[in-house]
Amino acid sequence: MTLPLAGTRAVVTGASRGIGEAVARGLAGAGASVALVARSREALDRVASSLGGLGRAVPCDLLDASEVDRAIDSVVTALGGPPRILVNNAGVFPFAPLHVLTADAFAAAMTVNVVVPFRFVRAFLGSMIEAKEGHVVTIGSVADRVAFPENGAYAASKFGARALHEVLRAETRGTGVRSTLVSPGPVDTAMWNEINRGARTDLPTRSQMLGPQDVAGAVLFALTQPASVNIDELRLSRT
Ligand code: NJP
Repeated sequence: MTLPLAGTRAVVTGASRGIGEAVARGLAGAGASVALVARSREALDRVASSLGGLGRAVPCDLLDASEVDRAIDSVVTALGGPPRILVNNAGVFPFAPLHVLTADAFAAAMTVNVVVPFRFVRAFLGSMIEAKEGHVVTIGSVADRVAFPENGAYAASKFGARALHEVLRAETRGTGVRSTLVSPGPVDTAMWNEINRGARTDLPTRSQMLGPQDVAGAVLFALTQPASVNIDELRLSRT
């Protein structure tokens, strides 16, 4: 039986752990070759080497613009051509009230969560349009539509990432290139490790969260639809 994404070149940012790792595993399981982008070289090598020869580690600090440029070139080299699937997943979640949040943390969230996705889209969209095929998946959030306290940087960046997805969808309609926003509620990943819950009693416990594989399942669902079907947006929350 032919796997649904056999022979397809894919890149996943933030693939060293969590949702990105689960998406990379799903892509390789569907037959795609996958370039894995994140900072932690060791974790990337571990994930890449477990993908049955389909994984390629591309270490990069996405906060460094020159490293991003180099990583974009390395992705093409590692895959043997430009990716036809781009999963913009890397993200940071600075959690603080506005009067405590630092300007540096705000700027870093805007860079990783919205500027870097734009840079990857900009790098690879042209060749997708030329080939009349390709799929850009944006990992959004419940916070790309809903404002929560202590989410100033996160919401600003995720609302922006959703806007970027919507413009991408508008610009590529009819070209053969597809785009999907996958927006989960809380997911049990390392993203919550540093969160100071303080007096907040409204935050979910780990057992009340989705798992990374749940989000990966939604991404794979969108990616494996017939070429004539675009899943514009999927919103996931715990049952
Ligand atoms: O987070 P985590 P998730 N340069 O922290 C990478 C969204 N989401 O899997 O560099 C390069 O386990 C980091 O790699 P490393 C969320 O907004 C989540 O939960 O090695 N890479 C790691 O691979 C995000 O868009 C929840 O540290 C950088 C990855 O990003 C996506 O899901 C809820 C980097 C982060 O892995 C994946 O998050 C929701 C940099 N400078 C949306 N900085 C949730 N977990 O509750 C970070 O609604 N990375």
